[in-house]
Amino acid sequence: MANGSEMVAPLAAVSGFLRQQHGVFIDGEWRPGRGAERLDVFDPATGDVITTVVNANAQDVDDAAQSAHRAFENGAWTGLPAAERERRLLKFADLVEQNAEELAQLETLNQGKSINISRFVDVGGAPAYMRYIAGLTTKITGETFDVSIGAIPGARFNASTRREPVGVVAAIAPWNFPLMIGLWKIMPALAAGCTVVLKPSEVTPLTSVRLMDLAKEAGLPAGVLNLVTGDGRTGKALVDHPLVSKITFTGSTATGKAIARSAADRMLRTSLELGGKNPAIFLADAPIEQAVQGAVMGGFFNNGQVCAASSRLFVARSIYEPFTKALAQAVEGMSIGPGLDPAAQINPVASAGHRQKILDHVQRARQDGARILTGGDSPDRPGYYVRPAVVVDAAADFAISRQEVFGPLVTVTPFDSEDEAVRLANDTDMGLAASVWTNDLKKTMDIVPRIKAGTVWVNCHNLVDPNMPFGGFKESGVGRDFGVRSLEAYTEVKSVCIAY
Ligand code: TXE
Repeated sequence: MANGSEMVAPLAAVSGFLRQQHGVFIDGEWRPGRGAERLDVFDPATGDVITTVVNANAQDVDDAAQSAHRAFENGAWTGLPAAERERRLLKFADLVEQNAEELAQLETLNQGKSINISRFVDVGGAPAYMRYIAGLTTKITGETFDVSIGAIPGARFNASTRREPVGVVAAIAPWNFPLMIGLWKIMPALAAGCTVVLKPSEVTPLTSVRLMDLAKEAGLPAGVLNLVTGDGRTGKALVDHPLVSKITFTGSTATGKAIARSAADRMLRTSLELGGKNPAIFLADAPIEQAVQGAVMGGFFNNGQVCAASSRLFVARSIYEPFTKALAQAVEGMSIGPGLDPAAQINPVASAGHRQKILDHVQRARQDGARILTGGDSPDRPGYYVRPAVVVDAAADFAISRQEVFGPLVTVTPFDSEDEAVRLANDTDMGLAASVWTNDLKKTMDIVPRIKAGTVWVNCHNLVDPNMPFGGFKESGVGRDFGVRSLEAYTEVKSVCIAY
């Protein structure tokens, strides 16, 4: 344990939740799964099974999609005045806020992350995000147009557009920020008037399960929000279901591509937020202490399991040696412990399989000729821990430089000119995010437009806001979350032309 600090004791509500036999949430009710298969849910800090969930089969998925379709078609949700839908979504946000500690503890127990992150980011940030999106419910607008149609002599025309909800949305979420990213999917869909089937990651289903009761209490009518827990097969059955009109997915690029291929057959609308191999560029004037703090925050926050994590650091040659030395020292000094220990700075990664993937990356990097300055191994203790790693001498074509590791590991590479830094930064198939660290305004304004990424931070990294669009260039995905236009991805535009 880090520094002998006080571990957070789980609330009685959390222990009670873990003892329940959870089902699937369909038509506003909990039901047992149609099949007998259940999935173990683990505590990454110990490797112990803490509960089980349904591994939903194709029949469960069909039930959920039918339920969402019925609720869409019968107007249970779209038929309500927008102000009423907004009121219920705001109540949903209030309920998340009122149950924040329970949700935060569940997130940490299931995901492994620090309770500080669960409290202040995942759950703590959720109500503000939910209220922002809920507020957009009453601001959906179309446009009116002057048209020059001469086909009907004497006729005049009124032409306008309406934005209509796209239909049933399949929302597939990952395991790094389960509640938060789940909400990034379901909130804009609901605000736009869609109905939803949510499938959380099989690794981290628990906060999504808890969310269903809060949604019901908030007044979401039966069928408007459904939940199927399960693995990739459940996800695939959902993506392929004929009643689904739109898929919103966050996860790996490989699965995102598979989903895009299936979606193409039925021209399904997709929003895909995929991985990153994000660069951070430290120019020669970046103060070392601030730069190292930024690199630690960008690369090791949430144990590096962040799609926008700065996993490739490019450092001006003149500061490369002191920067790398200070970074290795800072990383080596990070305390390791369970997420329920508020003082632990590095916590277990989400699953045993993921820990192995990270360890394999380190081994391959070593074989390829990179040097591991610190970390990259597992401490001898139960749980899915990986010591945070700093890697140097990684050539641009090494797997460690090209593939998303998604763990507490960064590569550090020197550069001799800003042009070289930009070239190295862009030398990736991904394009989610990047950062530039300098106080030189002219260089900032020169570099930012040349970086091929959906977000470029300057002197900060990993910061998102409901009002700032977030999403990827290149293989990092399609579409943007956040911002006043975020509901557009959940609507169809209908032109209406009236002759009179
Ligand atoms: O992802 P998957 P995994 C990256 C990260 C990580 C890697 C693998 O590099 O190491 O992905 O993680 C569901 N049809 N990211 O295996 O498989 C699955 O059940 C429909 C980046 O967890 O993409 C889960 O709910 N759904 C990332 C979700 O897809 C399918 C966050 C994600 O799983 C499916 C997480 C299918 N055929 C991992 N197969 C980010 N962008 O933030 C699986 N799923």
